[in-house]
Amino acid sequence: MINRNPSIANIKAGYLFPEIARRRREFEAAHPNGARIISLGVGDTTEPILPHINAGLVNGAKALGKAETYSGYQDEGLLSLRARISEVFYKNAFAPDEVFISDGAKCDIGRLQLLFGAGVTVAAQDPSYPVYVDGSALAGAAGAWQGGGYEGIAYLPCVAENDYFPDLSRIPENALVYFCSPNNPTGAVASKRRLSELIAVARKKGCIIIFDAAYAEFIRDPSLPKTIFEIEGAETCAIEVNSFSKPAGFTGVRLGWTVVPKALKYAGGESVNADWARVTSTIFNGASNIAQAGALAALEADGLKEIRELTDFYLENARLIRETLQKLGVSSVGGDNSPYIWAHFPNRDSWDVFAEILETRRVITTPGSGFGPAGQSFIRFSAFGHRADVEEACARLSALDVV
Ligand code: PL4
Repeated sequence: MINRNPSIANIKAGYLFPEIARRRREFEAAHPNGARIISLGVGDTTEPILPHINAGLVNGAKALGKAETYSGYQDEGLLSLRARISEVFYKNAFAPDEVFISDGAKCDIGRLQLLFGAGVTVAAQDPSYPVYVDGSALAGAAGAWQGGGYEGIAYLPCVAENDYFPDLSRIPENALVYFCSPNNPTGAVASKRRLSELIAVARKKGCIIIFDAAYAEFIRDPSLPKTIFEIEGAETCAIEVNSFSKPAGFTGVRLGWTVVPKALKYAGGESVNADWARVTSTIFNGASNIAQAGALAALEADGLKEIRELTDFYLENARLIRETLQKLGVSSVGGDNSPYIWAHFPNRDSWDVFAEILETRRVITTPGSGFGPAGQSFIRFSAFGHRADVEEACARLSALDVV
């Protein structure tokens, strides 16, 4: 028989979010008559897609039903959408063929590693979205799971002591660096000065940064950068992934984009952009045309207003959660320019706190240790939820016995 890909044996036994779902099911089965469980766990949108954007999706579907507007494969995406993304988010700094439409940020985070192969050294913020390190392990770019983290990955701790921004001297030479701002899970947003330092280090050490800006539309402080390309020189050392999932409610619609600047070159001078076009055209057949019609509507003036309205809604949820934690005396960060609140339970195991909140408050959260070793003793609260549920969860959490 054919052998199993050895990289699969390397990855952590269970992916974080299905593991949380499994523990929830187990708890529900053991407590069938208890109060309803409320989730502040997975970062999944809950509110309906707003009317202008929704009409874009509906019109996209209708267009497929008429001979004169029918469309088939769009490969790297509708040119009009690629151009509009460049205009709205990057002040037209990129040509449409530097913007690649995807079926979501996560999917491209996984595919991008094909550009660098199994031999690349990976560095990632710790804690971070688990896909960066699990995906690296799958791609063969990490060794075995060691309990707290993967062998061979340079973890860059982001903790209270460094204001959730890593010590850049820990970045290895010629590394692929995953960086997320606003950060999942800490909610921290890197300032322009700090991102400038990151770019300077990446250029000096020959690194490429994969910058995940999936939560950029939650930034309210105008001094904070919404894209790595606000930083001079980033186009020579960074790729940016982004998504309509959270700002437009497209987690189930599936649409994102990746910017691969033409100025970005490998050590040998080859074009990363040309390779990405080759990779995506080979193993990806483009995002849904209906989703792209929705995205075009989202980027019209009325759609952008709806994005603001929807992100404001979730930020108000975040404020309620932050306020509750503050009254409880639990120290937390995030939630002001991001939909995640990162709460500290000193000297406690994250999974124990998760279980305690589930058992005593019937609220699902996400254990911080699931995001990396530096997440131990933290709990992530997600602000994605119906308002009534978030209010109810806050009322329940107010009676939490914090030890
Ligand atoms: C659960 C930093 C959530 N099943 O929807 P996409 O693919 O455009 O974007 C996914 C994504 C990309 N980048 C960051 C993210 O935080 C996310 C989504 N993360 C979370 O709770 O951390 C949803 C997780 C989903 C998943 O595995 O992505």
